Amino acid sequence: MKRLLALLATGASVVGLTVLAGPPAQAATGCSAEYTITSQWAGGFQAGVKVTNLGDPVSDWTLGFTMPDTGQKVVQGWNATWSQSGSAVTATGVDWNRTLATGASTDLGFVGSFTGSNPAPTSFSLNGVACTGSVTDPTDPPTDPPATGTPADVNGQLHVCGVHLCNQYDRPIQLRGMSTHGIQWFGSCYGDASLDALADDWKSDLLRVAMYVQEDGYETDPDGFTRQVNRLVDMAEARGMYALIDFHTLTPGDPNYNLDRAKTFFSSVAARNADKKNVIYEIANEPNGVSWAAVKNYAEQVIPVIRAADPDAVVIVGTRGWSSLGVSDGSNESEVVNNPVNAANIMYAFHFYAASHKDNYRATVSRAASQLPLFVSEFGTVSATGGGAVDRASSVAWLDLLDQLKISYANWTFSDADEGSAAFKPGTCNGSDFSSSAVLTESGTLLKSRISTADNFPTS
Ligand code: IDC
Repeated sequence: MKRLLALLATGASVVGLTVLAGPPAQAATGCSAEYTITSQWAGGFQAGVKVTNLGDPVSDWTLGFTMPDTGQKVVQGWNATWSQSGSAVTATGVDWNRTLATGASTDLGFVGSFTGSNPAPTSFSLNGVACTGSVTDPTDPPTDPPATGTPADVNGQLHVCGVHLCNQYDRPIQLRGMSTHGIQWFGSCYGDASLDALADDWKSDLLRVAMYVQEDGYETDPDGFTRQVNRLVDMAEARGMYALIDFHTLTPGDPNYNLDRAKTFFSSVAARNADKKNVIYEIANEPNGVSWAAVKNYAEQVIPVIRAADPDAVVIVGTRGWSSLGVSDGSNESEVVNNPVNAANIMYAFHFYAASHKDNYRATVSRAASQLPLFVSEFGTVSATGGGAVDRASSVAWLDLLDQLKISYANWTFSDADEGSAAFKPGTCNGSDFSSSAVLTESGTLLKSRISTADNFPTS
């Protein structure tokens, strides 16, 4: 600890460092605040603050702290209402975390900018009381008792609450999982053994079912592909995973080209799966070469078809520029913020490929996340071609950001395609081993290590 504090004092950039505010090992007095820089880049950084109430229960709280360097600014925060005046920063609890029992914690975070050095903030206080308490172990589990049961059992029917995906207890959750490759090509990757591995070894919360419409997909055999999707929904359900039904439009990029097919497909799968709690609908994978107005028009025709059959399911709407919120077409999230889809209980898709889409895309997500419910229904660790090398640094920066913002994600792909984005080595799906480390690619190894960590879904 001494060495770390010395580094801080010199203003060195330290990433992944956790500092306990206040003298360590003091008697608990009122609160503790644990500050962690989770990633840092030129002029910017992302930080988390874990606040633990060590005093009497509070039903409303404001956290205060001081930025030591004049250039340090909070740009965008989450899980609290943030403001800054000079060097003084405040974060006030929001609906779902404003009550903190004795011993309870809440995790806040923000993206910040800095000009000189980026030392850890000082003088943390909770409702004006200095946070001089120390938590005994910064890796203490959250105060909710660990939930038992599968992700779908614990969380039940999902809904959108504010900008978050919420569970049956009306608490924000993040689902972490994998996307199939095109089911017209990789059917052998989705049998009992591979899905057991996904649920049991990967502890995946989610299986995205990528049903291409073109490229020998749905349009060639609507009934057959509908049956395949329903079979995978059932297999996910049997293993306690959510199933994301992806109408994988890609080429042509205007989803209206497939409007009639979408209505036929979704009226069928929504009626068939209406009573299930594990189904989420994604109505257009990646609109491209088309305006947001055209995508919105498509969404406003398809969503009522789903609602008529399955009124309570969450629906994900693709966005312009290959679901980049318009960024890949030179636009940004404001086109959606200013002209949202006229429907409730929906989220917007954001897709990225870590080797191609970096800081400006991350900045967009950081900004947009406080205004729009976002779901990363597809992303890759490699380039946007689906191939090339894993960009580990960018992938980790993305995953840290999504974790902090509680944005759900599905990784492309749970398959043995001969391309860098695939999780399994070529040939794996012809065999029966989906569990050993020998069958994983670099991308698969990274994703398995991220997805299989404990979820800690809130249960009250
Ligand atoms: C890619 C597959 C590749 C296939 C190609 C065309 O990895 O094997 O030949 O599609 O069907 C997306 C798309 C997704 C792409 C992926 C990688 O949603 O279908 O898969 N990608 O290019 N958007 C950005 C990247």
